[in-house]
Amino acid sequence: MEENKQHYDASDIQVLEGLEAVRKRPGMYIGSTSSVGLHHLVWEIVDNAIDESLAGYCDDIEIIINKDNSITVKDDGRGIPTGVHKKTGISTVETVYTVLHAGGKFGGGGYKVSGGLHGVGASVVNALSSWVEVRVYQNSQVYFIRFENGGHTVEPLKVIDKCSPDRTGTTVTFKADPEIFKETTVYDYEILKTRVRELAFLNKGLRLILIDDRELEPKKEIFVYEGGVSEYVAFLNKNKTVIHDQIVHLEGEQDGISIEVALQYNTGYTSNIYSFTNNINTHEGGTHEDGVKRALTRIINNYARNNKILKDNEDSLTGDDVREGLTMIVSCKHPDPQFEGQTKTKLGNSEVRKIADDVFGEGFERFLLENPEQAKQIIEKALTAARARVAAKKARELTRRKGGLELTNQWGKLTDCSSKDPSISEIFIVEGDSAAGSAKSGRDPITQAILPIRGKILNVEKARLDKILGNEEIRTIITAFGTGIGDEFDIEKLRYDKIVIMTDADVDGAHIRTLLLTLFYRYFRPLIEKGHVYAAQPPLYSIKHGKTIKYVLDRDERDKYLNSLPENTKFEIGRMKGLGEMDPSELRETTMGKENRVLKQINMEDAMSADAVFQLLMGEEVEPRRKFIEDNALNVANLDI
Ligand code: 1YM
Repeated sequence: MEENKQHYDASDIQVLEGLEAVRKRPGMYIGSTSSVGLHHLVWEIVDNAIDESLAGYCDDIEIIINKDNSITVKDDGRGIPTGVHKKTGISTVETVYTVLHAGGKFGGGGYKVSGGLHGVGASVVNALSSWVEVRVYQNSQVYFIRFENGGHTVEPLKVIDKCSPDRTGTTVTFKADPEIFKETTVYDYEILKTRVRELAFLNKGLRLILIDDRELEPKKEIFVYEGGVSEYVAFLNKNKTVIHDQIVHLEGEQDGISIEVALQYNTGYTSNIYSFTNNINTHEGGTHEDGVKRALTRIINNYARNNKILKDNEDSLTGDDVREGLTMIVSCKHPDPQFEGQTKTKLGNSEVRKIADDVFGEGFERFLLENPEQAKQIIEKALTAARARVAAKKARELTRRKGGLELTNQWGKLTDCSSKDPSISEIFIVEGDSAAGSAKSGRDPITQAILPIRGKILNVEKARLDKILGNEEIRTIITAFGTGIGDEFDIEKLRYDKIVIMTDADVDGAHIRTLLLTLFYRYFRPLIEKGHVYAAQPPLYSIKHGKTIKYVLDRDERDKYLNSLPENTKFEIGRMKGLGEMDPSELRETTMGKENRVLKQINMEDAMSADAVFQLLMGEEVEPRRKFIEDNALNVANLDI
């Protein structure tokens, strides 16, 4: 254990410089200092506990949101090593929490497959915290160390208590530094819960416990899934009608790379495929997903031909055909994953493609052979999809001939901007005619286009592409975007840099926003992935004092602003009306003009949760919908998408 040092030496200074670098550029280490970054801190610590469970030493992980919004993470693993670290001359725990180091080889021994780079996150969390306490249970003793103020060791490692010999593990408590996380240091239970549940699905048998101690009556939920990703598929298909009972579950390992797949088809028309590598959601897919998809198409076609379901003279089923109505999880564990793509969420390792293909292909072929009834259901579904695809193509050709998908001069209701430069052009999709009227007068006609939509657009959950293309509002949207849809989609042809959804802050507005996000999520996903989609945020209040009018988004901001005014300031608070009642200058001033407006960029998580709410509300199962509406009848107006 470390002796109490009296002086700073060269290595101390190096350590502090390292942590100081993290504090100077937190975004480089945790992405952002918004609420997203705040929650990221939790995962950095939890990842170390998950590594310990993957190494086979830990069964239980507990995550507690404490009353003061500090976070405690406990595991029952071996405990972070407490002995003196050879290189640094201080205890290994202190080293892990103070030295910014390259991942993997640090602790020595075996690769680690969780999201974080083994132990690397701990020092980053320390750097961005007001204080951190670590307790290690090891050798019948309780070790304790405390850091303050962005990683300064204030109480070096010492033994503070005895414990029973079979008690081992690590307990970490940290408080995010409000100087860094200026927006908020308050944790959102639902965000933590969603990820904790996902981690439980992805690591079968691991018990994850989430506790919210901020409530008068503390909330506690336990997540443990012996079925792992199979249970994930069951969860995703919960509100759907499935076409075969058994969830297909396959796993295998080659060269230290493991692949686990679970799938089940439902009667819906879209595919829900989620892939992960080392517990990280690979939104952009990659070689693990490619390999499995390739094998799926091949095996289904082979089976259909061998059994004469598909005749020699008939075309093969396409990838889209065999994925219609498919819910699938692909989980890869890799010792050295390479992440690529726009958002670094695409697995690039080329060797994984064949391994995924082999592992899944063999297992899936066996499944079809051993379960002819279920095989028949699956093939029938794909055949129907193929027929619909041919029909959709005809419908599209027909629409095109009628000019519906091409730019024409007399196109419907779009008021276009005069600029033809996509990089400065924006399109506002506006709910209702009166709001659209104000928007047209209040816009910047050079760069801002207005597309009014009326009422509810089509429910894309219940329709195939051919029907979707038959819907007038959707056709107008596709035409305006310029990108085409389905296999013709081409983001290079996008005519606007920003697509802004502008709806009222009420139930109808939320409904339309959900519909649009679902449409984009399902048929224009790259628009979201590349950050082109935004939600306008009309203000709720105006505050008038002297000659100043300040518009604010919500109550919190209103109160913050009022508190910032000098005492005795006379002010008047107005509650803003709906979009339709604002006059053009108000609308420009508050919501559309580039100077003052606040746009919320929609990310994949937003779109995914909109999609989930949407499936629940619009899917075929009536019972869960009834329950959701009952449960949410009171706060549906605040439906947070
Ligand atoms: C609540 C957070 O950090 N648990 C944890 C971390 C480690 C170990 C066990 C561990 C790893 C190894 C050997 C090893 C870490 N150790 C290191 C390092 N929970 C939490 N539990 N013995 C114990 O990897 O060889 C970094 S993290 F580097 F010191 F080994």
